[in-house]
Amino acid sequence: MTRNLILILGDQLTPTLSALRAGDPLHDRVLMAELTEEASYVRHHKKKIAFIFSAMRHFADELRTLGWTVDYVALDDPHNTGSFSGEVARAVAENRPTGLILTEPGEWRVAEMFRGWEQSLDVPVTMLSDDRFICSTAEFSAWAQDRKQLRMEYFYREMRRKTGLLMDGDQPEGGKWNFDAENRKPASASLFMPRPYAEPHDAVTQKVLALVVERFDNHFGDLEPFTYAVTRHGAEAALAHFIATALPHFGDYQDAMLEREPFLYHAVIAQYLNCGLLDPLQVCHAVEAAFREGSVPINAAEGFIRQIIGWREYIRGIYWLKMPDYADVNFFNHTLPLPDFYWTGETDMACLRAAIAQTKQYAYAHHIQRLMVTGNFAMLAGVEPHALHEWYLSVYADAYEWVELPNTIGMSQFADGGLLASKPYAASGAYINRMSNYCVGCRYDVKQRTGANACPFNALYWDFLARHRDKLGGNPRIGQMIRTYDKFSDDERAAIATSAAATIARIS
Ligand code: FAD
Ligand code: DLZ
Ligand code: SF4
Repeated sequence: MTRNLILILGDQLTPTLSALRAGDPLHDRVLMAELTEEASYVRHHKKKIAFIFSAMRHFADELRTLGWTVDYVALDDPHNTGSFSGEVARAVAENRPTGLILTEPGEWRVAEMFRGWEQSLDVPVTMLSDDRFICSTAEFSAWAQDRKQLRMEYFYREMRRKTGLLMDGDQPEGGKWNFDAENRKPASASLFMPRPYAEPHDAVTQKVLALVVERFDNHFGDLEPFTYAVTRHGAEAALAHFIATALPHFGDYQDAMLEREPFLYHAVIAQYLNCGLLDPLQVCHAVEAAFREGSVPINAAEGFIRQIIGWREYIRGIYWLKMPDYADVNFFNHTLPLPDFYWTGETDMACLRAAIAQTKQYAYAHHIQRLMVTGNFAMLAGVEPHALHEWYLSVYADAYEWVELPNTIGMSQFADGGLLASKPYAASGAYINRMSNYCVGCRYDVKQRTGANACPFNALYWDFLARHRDKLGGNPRIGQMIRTYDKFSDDERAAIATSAAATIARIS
């Protein structure tokens, strides 16, 4: 008889997961299932589905070698009901376990499903916390309590003290908590750009790719070339490759964007971290070791570690603190439907075309492309935040709601009115021109503010400030820009409104 049934989700591919630690391979059995509902509740990128399914199949094999009995339900199993609730109900009926062990999921929607099972299945449920994160949800709530503003920088310092990463006694290594002043240089196309780690397909991946062609051909994105690692071993090789080839320049060029260089000096490991193939602390210790050996400068090591123990943990804390209402906030009352070109890439704006084309090709865009190109444009144009959230959740291989939603709704759209960011990340074409080479090949002129040939970001930017002056005028940094707008002539302000309206009409 099965003692406990342990459900493992597609983003819980960690042998030391709390649910597995609580079980016993001799008496308990593991359930994993490829599910139509999970692959289709938003229409995930084909590469993302292939990555998750192949990583799940490899992880099931890894568990079997560790002695576990794993019931693995493939997508094309004729008995597969297609949902977590259906598959758990089927397994409970078949195995009659005395208990169900779960590690809390990364998404509110799935947590709601979990909550109903004890009653509907009449089986005791043990729900364990997901301790793959450095800061528990309870610890984050305690930190957030009574703070008027939840600023990442202060949270990050707590995480540095807690982990001891880059600490010199109780002081930050190098005398500063944050070395960003030395980062954020524009990149030149003549720099040598390393390529992310790439793996050939094995037979398991080959089968999954065929399944994705058969079942998800109408989803967004290119399936091939598929070069992601799909095992822990492969993900660790990808991390080592990043540390050796790209990390030394990570800080310098973190915000740069270049046509035909989708990865620059980024790690391209979020998809491994988020499904459990890499452990965040293990990643940070490896980066710190490279710094201590002298192969990586402090601005790169600190900048990188901040992304993981700072931003990643902070974003997760915000998600669980503010859900479920957070998914529907809309501070600016934006209602424009998501423009079609977000799915097709067919636009004459070179920056958006490049960011969307590489998203389609690789299921990847780096942070500044997400924030300052696709996100910035959507906010300036007035796109409905929830529609944009569903786009980001679908198109990136690393996208899970707990991390994608606050980044989109809070950071990129300011739809929470400033809980997460101190000001909207709104920028005209000048920012994109400074940080990229996109404008050189664009049919628009980044220096013109209005008219048929002017960069559309420019009029949209000033029009956005004018439209939302009541909500933004009190913000010291944005208020200053609104005062600049007020100094424009009446004709100039009318031309801005006309140009912005023309862009919105064109993309609607
Ligand atoms: P690098 O640039 O090399 O950074 C290293 C690591 O730091 C990343 O792998 C990631 O784990 C972490 N990190 C960096 N920034 C953030 C951040 N803001 N939030 C959380 N972790 C961070 N990240 C996701 O993991 N999943 C998402 O669904 C996601 N959606 C986003 C949506 C928008 C609108 C924006 C602006 C950002 C989003 N991010 C998301 C954050 C960030 O863009 C990605 O983590 C990063 O681009 C992944 O690529 P990388 O591994 O090369 O990261
Ligand atoms: C994202 C995803 C996809 C595409 N498919 C599956 C699946 O078939 N089976 C599964 O267990 N998990 C999948 N996932 C991940 C889940 O959606 C994920 O566990 C939730 O988003 C909670 O974070
Ligand atoms: Fe983008 Fe404007 Fe530059 Fe064209 S000119 S690439 S639209 S920022």
